[in-house]
Amino acid sequence: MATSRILTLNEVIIQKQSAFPYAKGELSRLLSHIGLAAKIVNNKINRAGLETSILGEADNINIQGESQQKLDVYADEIFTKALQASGIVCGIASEECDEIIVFDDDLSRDGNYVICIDPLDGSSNIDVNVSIGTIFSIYRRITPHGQKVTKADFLQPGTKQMAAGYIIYGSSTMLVYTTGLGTTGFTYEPSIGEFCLSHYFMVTPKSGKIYSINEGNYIKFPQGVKKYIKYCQESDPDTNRPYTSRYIGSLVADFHRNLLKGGIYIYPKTASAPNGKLRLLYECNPIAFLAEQAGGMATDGYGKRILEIQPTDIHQRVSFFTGSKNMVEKAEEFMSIYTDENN
Ligand code: P6P
Repeated sequence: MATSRILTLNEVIIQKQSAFPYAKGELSRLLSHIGLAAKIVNNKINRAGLETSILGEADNINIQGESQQKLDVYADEIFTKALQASGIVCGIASEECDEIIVFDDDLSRDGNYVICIDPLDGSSNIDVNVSIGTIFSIYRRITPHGQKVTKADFLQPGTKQMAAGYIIYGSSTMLVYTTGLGTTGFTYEPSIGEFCLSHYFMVTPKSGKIYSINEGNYIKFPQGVKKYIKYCQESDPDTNRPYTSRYIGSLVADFHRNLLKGGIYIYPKTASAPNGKLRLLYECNPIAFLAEQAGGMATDGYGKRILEIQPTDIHQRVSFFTGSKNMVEKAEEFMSIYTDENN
């Protein structure tokens, strides 16, 4: 029986890197360091139930006003150290840090890349064993070498991303990334300690049966969202409705499921979150890049392509509609018809 050889993350990156501008092995090294950090964090998450000292809240509130979990802080430290050790990253914008982190050591000062990262997204799920994730976005620096990077290096629109990806720490741990040549998935094989190619070219269905939104916020939603939810719940065999509601409060897990099966994830503006909840730089832009590379779509619900939003702050929030193209377009249709002004 023919056996297909296992291809590791490094092998696939090297195979593909010839198509990646500025390659010269830089992307390989960068993604390899991200993969190493992911293995270390994965091990800690998997043992969290045994090492209860790593569970629970750190005694700190982050800039988001959210209580940091101990694993949040741990993941942030691991990824920061791994990226600094790569020698090609000169700065980081992290969900866990108020300001950008500038690497000013000899190894990293002249690195060509900056990273926006959510080291551990969905942390409210950590202690209840629900899938969580790391989300990252890679940009080329714009500040000339010899000068320290500034916020301007991070406030680039999503269309300028060189690469983006996530790690989902779930029933199996996967790393999914894109460099603009399609969305590719790797599954972690603990017995050999490698991320192995499992989804060479991920394509999300144009339509699906899943809608993902926190309906507990229903009364605060814009009219267009309320009308779209009711549309999803109506019965219509021609359009495969009623849809199924699936929402576990972990963006990477909800997005990953919908990417594979078809579906839409919505986190809209609400009365209490007038700019939405999700952060543009290290949640929406990388997920939007992956969605589009898989044939999906990502907008703010008001006709604006996420990747074309010009960031103004590293922790800026936006409303977020992403997933199967036909479903995002239908939701956008409701948002354009039922504006809050005329309903
Ligand atoms: P809510 C986690 O904090 C997160 O940023 C996403 O991972 C998740 O989809 C969303 O917030 C959950 O927010 O308000 O529904 O609990």
